[in-house]
Formats: sequence, C-alpha cells, structure tokens
Amino acid sequence: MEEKKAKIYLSDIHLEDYTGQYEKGYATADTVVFDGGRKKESLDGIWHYAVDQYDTCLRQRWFLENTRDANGFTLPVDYSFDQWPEYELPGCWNTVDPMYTIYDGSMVFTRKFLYRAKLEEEQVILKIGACNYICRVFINKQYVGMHRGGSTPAYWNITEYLQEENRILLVVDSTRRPEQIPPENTDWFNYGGIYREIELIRVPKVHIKSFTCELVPDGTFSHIRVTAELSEKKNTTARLWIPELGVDSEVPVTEGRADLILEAEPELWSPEDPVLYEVQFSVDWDSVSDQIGFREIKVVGREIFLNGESIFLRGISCHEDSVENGKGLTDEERMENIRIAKELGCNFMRVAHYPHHENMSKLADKLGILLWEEIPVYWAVRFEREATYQDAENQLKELILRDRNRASVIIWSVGNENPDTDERLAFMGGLARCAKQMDPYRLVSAACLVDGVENKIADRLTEYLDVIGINEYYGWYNPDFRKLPELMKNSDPEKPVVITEFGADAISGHHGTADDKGTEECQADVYEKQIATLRDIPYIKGMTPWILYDFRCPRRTSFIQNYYNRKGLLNEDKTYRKPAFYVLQKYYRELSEQ
Ligand code: GCB
Repeated sequence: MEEKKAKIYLSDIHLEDYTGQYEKGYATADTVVFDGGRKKESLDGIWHYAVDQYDTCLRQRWFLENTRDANGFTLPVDYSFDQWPEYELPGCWNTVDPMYTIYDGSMVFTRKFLYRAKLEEEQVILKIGACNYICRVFINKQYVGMHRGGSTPAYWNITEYLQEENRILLVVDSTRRPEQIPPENTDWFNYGGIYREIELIRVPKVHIKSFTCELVPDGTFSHIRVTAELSEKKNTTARLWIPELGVDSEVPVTEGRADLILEAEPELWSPEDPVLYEVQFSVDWDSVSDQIGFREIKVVGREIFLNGESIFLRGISCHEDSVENGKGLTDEERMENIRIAKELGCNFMRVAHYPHHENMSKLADKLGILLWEEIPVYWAVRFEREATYQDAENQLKELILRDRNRASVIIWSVGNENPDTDERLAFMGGLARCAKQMDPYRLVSAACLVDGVENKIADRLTEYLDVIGINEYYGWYNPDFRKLPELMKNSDPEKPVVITEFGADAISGHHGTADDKGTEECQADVYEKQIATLRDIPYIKGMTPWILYDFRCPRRTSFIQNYYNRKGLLNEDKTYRKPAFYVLQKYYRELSEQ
C-alpha cells in the first residue's frame, strides 16, 4: 500500500512542506551593503504578474521553466510569464486593481533585463527597498534566496546567477501570520507587494559594506566618530573627506574594520537649522558618500537634551498610508506629511508602527524634524518563539543599518502596546539591548501600556529604555477622564516620558456634542482635556498624539469609520483639518514661544 502511494505521489500537489526547500539564501542584516552615494540601476517599471493564491509557483517550481520531459515531449504549464498582465513596480497591489483591494496572499512578478559586467570581478547586489512580507527571488531558473519582514530593505549578492540576458522572478507573500512581526492582528491595513524600489548595485569584490559618521555625545560637540567595515578582512588606509568642515583624514582599516574619533567642530544639526554636510569615505578602489547632520541627543534624569539644551518633543504620530498609493507613498506625499506636521508646530514625528521608506528620514534630515522610528513588534507577538525573536531582531538591525547616519532619527522604538509578561520582557529587553549595542549614541524606547490595575506607569520594560513611551486613551477607550490626572499622580518615573498616543475618532464634518463619539467636537474636547492635564506634569517630555491623518484599517467597520481609523487630525486625503488640529497647534505654538 505504502509503495503504491509512493508511486502515485506528485510532489507539487502532495507535498505540504513545499516552502522548506526555500528556507535558505536569506537576505538579513548580514547581507546589507551600504549604498549611500553608489550608482544604482533601476529594475522598477513594468513587470508581468499573476495572482498565485495556492502558491503553485513554489509548489511546481515554475522558475525551472520545464517545458519538456526527459524524452523531449512538450509538457503543459500553468503559467505564461511574458503574457501575464503588467503593472508598474514599485507599488502595492491593493491600489492597482479593485480586484486585489483586500487580497492577502501570494503574487508572482517577473521581468527580463540585460547585464554586462563593467569591472573585473564586480559583484552585483540586488536591493529591494521593501516587499511585504516574504519575498523569494529566482534568477535564470535558480533560487537565490528570501527575505522576511515587510518594511526593511533586502540585499542579495546575485553575481553568480547573472548572464547577459536574465529573467528575474519574485514571489511575494503578504499572508498575515501570528508568528510574524507584525503578527496577524494589527490596527492598520496589510498592503501587499513590492512597494519600494528594486535596484541593482555594482560593487568591487572587496567593498565598503558599512559606514557611519556621527557626533560623539561627550558634551563637547567637537568629536566625530567614523566606523566602517569592508566585505573582506583587509588592511588598508581609507580617507574621510568632509570638505565644508575642512576634514580630510586618513582612517586606518585593520582586518577590514575602521573605527576612529576625529576632532572637528561642525555646525550642529537641529530642526530649526538642519545643516547637512557632504561626507565621503573611500578606499583606493571603492567609495561611498552621505549627507550627514551632526547633533547630540541625550537623556539626563527626566530631561531630554538636544545639543545640550533641554527639549520638549512636540510630536505627532503618522502611518505610511495614502488613498492613492497605499504604503507606496511618493516623495511629494512624504514631504507633505512633514510640512503639515511643521504647520502643526511639531519638531518631532513618530513614524509608526514599522520602518517607513528610507526617504522619510532623509527628508526629515533635510527639512528639519526629529523622528521616532519603530519596528512592528505590535500587540500579541509570539514572544516565546525564538524564530520570531530572530525575525524582530533582524528587522531592527536592518533599520539601524539603514538609518544610523540620519541626524533626524533620535529614538529607536522596539515595539508598541505589548503585555508585561516574562516572555515579552526577555524578548523586548533583548531588542533594546541590541539597539544600544549597535547604536550607543541614540535613545531607545517603546510605546508601553499603562498598568490598568494600579492606574500607574509601571512596565518592567522601562528598565531597558532611555525614554518611556506611554499610550493612553483617557476620554476615549477609557472614557472616565478623571483617571488621567490620577495616572499622573500615581506615577513617579525616573526617566522622561513621551505620551506616544492619545486621541479620538472624528469623521470630518460630523457634528454633535462633546459627548457624542465620532464628532469633531468630541475629538477636540479630548485634545483639550489631555493637553490641560499633561502640560503641568514635569516628567512629560513630549507627545505624539494619534494621529496626523485618517488611515485605512480593516478592523474599523462602523458607519463613521467605513474601514478607516478616524483619529486623524486631518481626513484621509489631507484636504481637511479637523478642529482638534487647531487645538494641538495652539498648544505647540505656546510651547515654542516659551
Ligand atoms: C493604539 C495603537 C494604534 C491604534 C490606536 C487606535 O493604541 O497603538 O496602532 O491605531 O490605538 O486607534 O486604537
């Protein structure tokens, strides 16, 4: 019987562990190549695609393009790569065709491209800016590897797979799963697809793999630390050149690593004066560059200091969401978000709940706004699962590697609203340690829940944090507003607290009394009461109310919500400012005039 079963067994329809064969070739923090200033060849544009609900591409191994059997007979196939419909990448599939608006699952993308080596021994790196959530790469009938995590860039060295004419196949899987980061249940829309740039980067065999340049936070504002790593353990001398600062220094590289502190007195970067310097770092055969601002961020006691001066973080939270483009925002949309935050009087934005496009922090550097960046360790994570920890840590590392030259980024957040259990403490404590180890010059935080029993700021994770983030919804989910002053009185944190969320839903143009939930009056009232309480609390050093503008959310089905979270200070297309916008603006203006 068993023998008979084995004879009729067909791997593509009977093998349930069909993904096991693809669990290799991972793009992780270890495969990241610093790409600042490098020339990129874009693979964006028209790709062919097919919806692949049952993962047939992975099961049948379409990438092999087997069209004949061993005897030369033609085989039937279930795909036709070059006749499939087309759409332009990058882009979320949900906004491309109404058929895919709420599709979660797999899609296959393919295109061809030509390649001819320019340099002897050149290496070709494939970079995908972001693809939600799993991306598997196939080139010229071979499996290259995969990446997990929907918001950080993936890098693969694809040199050995390339020919003159190439077919690339990307299999993207946006399925929500409890063991992923973020897990299955969130309060935002799960946009699928390859929604950030796809690029090829040519580098020499031994190349600069990582590079940082930042101000040493020693209070003197006169030391710059440069670190770098080469792809091989070579000894050489590199050159750091910051022409406008008069820096032109030799940097010793030992066994592929450089770490040097230099004297220099840069003009300091701040939101009011976002000075950036062109910085170049090179070895004889490779060079990278970046535009870098120098600033110092520190916590002393319950104060946050920017460039030695105590600062209040006048912030606002923001999702990466657009009516037209989903998560695939344009630079104009990103600039608009920063511009509106500034109009509101902000010097700070919490870009929640996952890493936004890398241009967000580049624009924040240029336009002058501080950022809180976060990884999607959100709500009910499988904290006990080692592989989930590895995934979260990898996303954190990929984010830090991507943005650690950005002056605007002052806080790494390791998560949002997670229960205070032992498993969670080990998991998120580990992440906080990892962030500190990789980047000792920035602050670490997380958006924590209030201890609802004691009505107190008391989360064991705060021990690992520099700044305590607190989400509280008094006047909304917790309608008894008297509990907010009580919370403040019951708490005596040793560190600065940023109220990372408060807010209320309001649909634009919907009116009623302050007690009618969902009205503009109710939202404005919540803002007024929150501000009236929080403004007098000495340990509150900032706030990022929830949220700049309404965003899509499948959980929100009431008639006022209509699949949107309506806690925005603006409506979803940002054409209307709700009254609460002006309440917060008035407070922030007062603060900045002090
Ligand atoms: C929260 C979450 C945020 C939600 C928000 C809400 O506490 O952190 O992701 O969108 O509340 O509107 O309920």
